[in-house]
Amino acid sequence: MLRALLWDLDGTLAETERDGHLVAFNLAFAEAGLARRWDDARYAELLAVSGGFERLLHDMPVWPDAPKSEAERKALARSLHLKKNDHYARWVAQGHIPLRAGVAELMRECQRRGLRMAITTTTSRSNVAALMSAQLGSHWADTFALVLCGDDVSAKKPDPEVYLRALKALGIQAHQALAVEDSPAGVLAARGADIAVIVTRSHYFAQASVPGAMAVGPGLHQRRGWLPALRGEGGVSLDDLMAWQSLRP
Ligand code: XBP
Ligand code: MG
Repeated sequence: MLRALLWDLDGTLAETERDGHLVAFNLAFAEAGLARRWDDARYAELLAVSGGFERLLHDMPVWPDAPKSEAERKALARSLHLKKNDHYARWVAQGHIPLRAGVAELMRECQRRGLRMAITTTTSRSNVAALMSAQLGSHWADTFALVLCGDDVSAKKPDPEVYLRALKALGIQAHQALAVEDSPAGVLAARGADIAVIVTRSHYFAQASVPGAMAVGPGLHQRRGWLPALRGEGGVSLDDLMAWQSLRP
């Protein structure tokens, strides 16, 4: 029986990467006087690295103006990451990045039917608060039984830590949860915790291979395009999620 729905954030609750994080990273580079700029294609590659800080550090060896020592690189990555998150928070706080279609409707159905929800994301806590307060209002945290972020784990997705911590904090077992994700790393993390997962395709992972997902579809707002197929009209419902979750091996 399903006892909790675990939401990924970036790409799943909202399309935050291209119009949010990527723009903010480039603003942070400019603000720091660095020549580096990431375009859409490079950012798509870099998303294989979870975590903005880790992504910066991973890319630095190819920057001509990056410091040489590991300690200086970490310090630069930390300062760029803070700058990036400031730009990102300012942008999303103005409401520029909405929740993906169908997300709010499914959240309301979960609330109506008493299903607990959690956010299980790799992004920083400040980014979660900025987006969710803009989209759900100042009491946004009441919607969720639990919010776990990149700040709360020692290893980010695809490591299952965030999901294992969520199960523990919610006091449930893996077969009682369902995760909603958009990325291969997210699917690996959920599966690594033995949690059933469905995938709503996002901009950067539209074609990515996501083995192990119970269902894959274009978004929660439509029944067309899902595999396994859904009949009828309207959005994906909690009954659909329960049916998919019960297919779990
Ligand atoms: C996606 C990520 C994050 C964001 C940037 O997380 O990998 O790193 O790209 O956020 P998820 P930070 O899909 O699990 O929500 O810069 O705060 O890491
Ligand atoms: Mg994601």
